[in-house]
Amino acid sequence: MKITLISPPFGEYVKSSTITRLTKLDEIQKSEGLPIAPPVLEYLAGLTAKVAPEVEVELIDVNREDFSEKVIDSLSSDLVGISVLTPQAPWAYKTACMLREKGYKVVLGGMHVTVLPEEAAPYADAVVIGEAEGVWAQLIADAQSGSLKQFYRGEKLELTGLPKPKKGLLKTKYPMGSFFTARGCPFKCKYCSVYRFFGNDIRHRPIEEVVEEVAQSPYWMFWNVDDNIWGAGIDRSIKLYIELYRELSGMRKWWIGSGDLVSVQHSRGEELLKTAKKSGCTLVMVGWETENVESLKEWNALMKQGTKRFDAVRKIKDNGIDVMMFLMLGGRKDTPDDYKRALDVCDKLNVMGHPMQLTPFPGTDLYDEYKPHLIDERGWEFYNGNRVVFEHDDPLMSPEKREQALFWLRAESFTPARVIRRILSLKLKGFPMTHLTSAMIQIPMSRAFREIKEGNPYAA
Ligand code: B12
Repeated sequence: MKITLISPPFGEYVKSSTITRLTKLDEIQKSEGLPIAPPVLEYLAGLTAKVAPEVEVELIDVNREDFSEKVIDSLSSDLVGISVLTPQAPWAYKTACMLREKGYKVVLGGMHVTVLPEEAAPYADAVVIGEAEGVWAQLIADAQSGSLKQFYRGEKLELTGLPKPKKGLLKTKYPMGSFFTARGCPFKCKYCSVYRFFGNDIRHRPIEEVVEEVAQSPYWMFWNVDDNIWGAGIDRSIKLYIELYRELSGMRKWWIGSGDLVSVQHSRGEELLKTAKKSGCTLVMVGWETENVESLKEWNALMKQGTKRFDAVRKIKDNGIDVMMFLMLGGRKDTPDDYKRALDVCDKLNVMGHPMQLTPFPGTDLYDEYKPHLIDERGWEFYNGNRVVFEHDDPLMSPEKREQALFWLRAESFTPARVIRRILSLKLKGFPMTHLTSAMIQIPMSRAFREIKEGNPYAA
């Protein structure tokens, strides 16, 4: 038996837009693809090797590889699996139809179809709801015997003895590897899909299994794709970092990931940062979200920030770790001033800002709240963090203006002068890897965003 697993493209098919600069960004995102191999592909290949070692697996990252009709015709697979995030859903459904017309069996899985299995079902032979570990063996057996069921419900199992991602199956090279150490999140930020999908309780992978996986991986730079690199508990995180350091110190391996700010304000915060740095952490992406306190309250996002978030960012930098602040803009309580305020706060802290449109993903509390205001003609492909998908009561905050303001902010955040200033502000403690990571991220972003540079619609 042969299974083909597919990660759909980003930034495809936004064709209805009259605003060409947005299509331009989509093109840039698509052509650059990802710095990491889509983690789910190599992971599901590893899971297949564990539960059905006789099955041949092929992986296709459509951001990087040709997936024309000619390729589809030559697949010769008994089952094609597609992983679906919300903005990828239209491509996934369209492709699933095409594959089934050609006689392939198709299974859809991932965050989007877990939330909307009934929407996905007509396009597939089977839909996996939730995590794959508990159902993948049965699904493969059913596919082999020609008795696939419409839905498979994956339980939230313990994360012990998970398979290692299978390397060597993707056709292109990626600069970074990835690993995850836990699932679940204790916070309930309204816009986030994670606590609904993986649960509020955190499940940890055994530390020794994580360390062994990273040690054996051929990569020297990794993305820790945990939702929160230290949100799974301070004591456990410190222990993990110490073990990573012990095992990897001779191997020269480094990593980046997303983390909250409240953990850094814990009484062991300084120790947390020191051990994280020692274990190879060079950059933390933090969800600063906004300077607008009303919005932070609306989104229930205050808890993960703690009371001293400015100090927390400075503390991370003082420990030789760089910071990128994720910013969410354009919410219904946001104002035109918030765009400039977002830039100012990044300048004040001398950190990168990565602004996104606030997006109410299906299955989140924010989706229920914003539902009456959604723009009907904007399908799931618009839910990619670049586009506006809901109306705002303030006429100054029209979809066009909010999109323009976001693109102004992206380009302005990465002017060459800012990039240089930020790299020079990094502490010597982090030299050279923190500086190198920062340059590797900032220079391509600066180049890409310059191409879509816009005027600020809210300039005085
Ligand atoms: C790494 C990551 C990325 C990477 C790589 C994504 C990729 N497709 O490979 C990058 C940076 C590119 C990325 C981009 C985006 N991401 Co992202 N990302 C993540 C992150 C941090 C980890 C995902 C991961 O790889 N986990 C490890 C793998 C092994 O697990 P997994 O993917 O969850 O897969 C398991 C199950 O879901 C299931 N499964 C998944 N697919 C399939 C397929 C089949 C066939 C089967 C059987 C099972 C199955 O089985 C797996 C094992 O149990 C998650 C947060 C999180 N904690 O999940 C957000 C997350 C997935 N991203 C999210 C979002 C929103 C985005 C963006 C839209 C950006 C944005 N606006 O914020 C873009 C998409 C860009 C675009 N234009 O399409 C949301 C998804 C919301 C949604 N409803 O889709 C998440 C959950 C973040 C969040 N807090 O809300 N992302």
